[in-house]
Amino acid sequence: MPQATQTKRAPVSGEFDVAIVGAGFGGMYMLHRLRGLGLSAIVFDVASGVGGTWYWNRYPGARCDVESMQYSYSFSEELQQEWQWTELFAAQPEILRYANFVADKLDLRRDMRFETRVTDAVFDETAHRWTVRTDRGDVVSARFCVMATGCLSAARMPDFPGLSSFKGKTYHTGYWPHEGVDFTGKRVGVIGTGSSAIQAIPVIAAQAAHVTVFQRTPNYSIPSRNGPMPEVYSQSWKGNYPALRAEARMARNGILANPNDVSAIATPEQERLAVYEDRWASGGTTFMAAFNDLITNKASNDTAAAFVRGKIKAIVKDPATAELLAPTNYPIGTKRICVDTDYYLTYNKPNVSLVDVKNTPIEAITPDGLRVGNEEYKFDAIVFATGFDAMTGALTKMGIVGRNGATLAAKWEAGPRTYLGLMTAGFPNMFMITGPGSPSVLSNMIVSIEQHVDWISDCLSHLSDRQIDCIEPALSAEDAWVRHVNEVADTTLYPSAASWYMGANIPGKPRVFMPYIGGVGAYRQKCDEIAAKGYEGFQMEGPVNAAVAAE
Ligand code: NA7
Repeated sequence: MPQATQTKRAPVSGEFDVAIVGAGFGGMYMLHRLRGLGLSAIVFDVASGVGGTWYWNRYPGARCDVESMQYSYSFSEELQQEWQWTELFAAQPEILRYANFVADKLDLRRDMRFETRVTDAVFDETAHRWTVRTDRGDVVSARFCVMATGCLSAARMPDFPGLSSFKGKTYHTGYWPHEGVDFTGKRVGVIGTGSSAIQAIPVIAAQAAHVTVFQRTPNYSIPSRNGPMPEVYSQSWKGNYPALRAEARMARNGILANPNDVSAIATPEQERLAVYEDRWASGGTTFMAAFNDLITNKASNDTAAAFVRGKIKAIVKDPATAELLAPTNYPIGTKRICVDTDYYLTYNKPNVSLVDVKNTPIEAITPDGLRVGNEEYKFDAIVFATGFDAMTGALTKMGIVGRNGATLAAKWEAGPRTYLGLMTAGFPNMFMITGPGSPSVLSNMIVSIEQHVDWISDCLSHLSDRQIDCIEPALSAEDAWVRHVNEVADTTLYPSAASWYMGANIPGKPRVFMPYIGGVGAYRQKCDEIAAKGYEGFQMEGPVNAAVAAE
């Protein structure tokens, strides 16, 4: 868990229009929009600065898998013209610098309180207000709460026996030390082979004496083809941002991926392979846009999966290692596809080895390393690249209490239930940014964040214009949305993989496909239609004070 520095400050108290939890890209833009509406707001964050995900995930090689030119705010022409990205895919330090640049430009920090964890948020049904408390003694009353808590912010440390007995250093990729880690000459164990591990392993292997990777499930990874940002490419975006951003907002994943609207299986083999070769050569997650049925048709998906397996086997020299690295038991793309720089090549290095822990799991951490079956591996450091309690973890861990004293954790015990991923019945005036039931992690997060923040801002204006002080989804609308989210997911291959999208990485977490896979553009239209119909499916109540005054 993160250790806060606890800079001294007086506790915050009093009334605000809105309390925002989280100072990542969601919380930052929300604060900016609220100021524009003339509303008072306070932001709390555990970190000591802005940036959210990009504040915490400082592991070596951490990098965005969305192109830099597409991974930035679009709401301000000044911001998007002024900022210069140096690489095609920006690394964590640069994205964090960008977040700080935006915070400076918009003077956001004066309404933010850092090194502060919100411990609970309780709704007062009489006053229609939230009371938000923190671990620094802050107690604020807010008409609305916006949970900008991030989808991958609750890091998950598996409960291995003996964890505290290890004599060396342990690290989680999601809570990396700010001062960095020097692995020179060290024997390092890495647990996990998700996106974080796939980015970190080549960089750690370049330093360490030896790296042993413990793999439970291999991932499909596509080369990023990252490099310095060509000025002409940057200019091609900057000169055409309004049109390109508009296109991205309506694109399936909020990314311009040059989708090929043709079925893979209906394409003759030689032609199909040429398309995959092209996508592999250009790199990145847009590999999945090579054909239009890769996530819906198993036979089509098999062709893409076989192509990537072929690439892995061509790159990795040791056949046994290559075999282990080639995924076979889930469709490509149904666990988040990874993007790498030299990941598979790294296994050709003499100081890197791979251990399969699928059938013989890691049994225990020992004082000197860890044990798998009868074998003990000795390490100076262990890196846990073991992921997150995704999408719901940050919310259910907070003490959120809605109507009738019901907790959010209890309501979501069998899986998250929301209307549009924006609100949940029984928790009035509480909005979520990129919550479960919205495209969220299946999209370019900044596109989805902006859409949610804009929608919430418009909703608050609507309420204020009509002097309404309480909004909440009708249970029937929420039930219908949850059904729709599931129906759409079931038209795809996604539910067939044991992924974190399904909650499958957390023991005991219900298996529910959490994000909305209907597409960013279609989802935006739906949200806009609902707003245009006077917030169809939402229930609203007039001001408490007016009711009291009328008595
Ligand atoms: P992920 O993608 O959830 O990866 C976590 C990895 O850790 C994954 O390979 C897991 O295997 C592995 N894991 C978890 N627990 C264990 C145990 N007990 N033993 C062995 N291996 C384990 O997290 P990341 O941080 O890499 O990426 C998260 C997202 O961040 C990513 O998708 C991008 O959107 C950015 P499993 O697959 O569960 O078998």
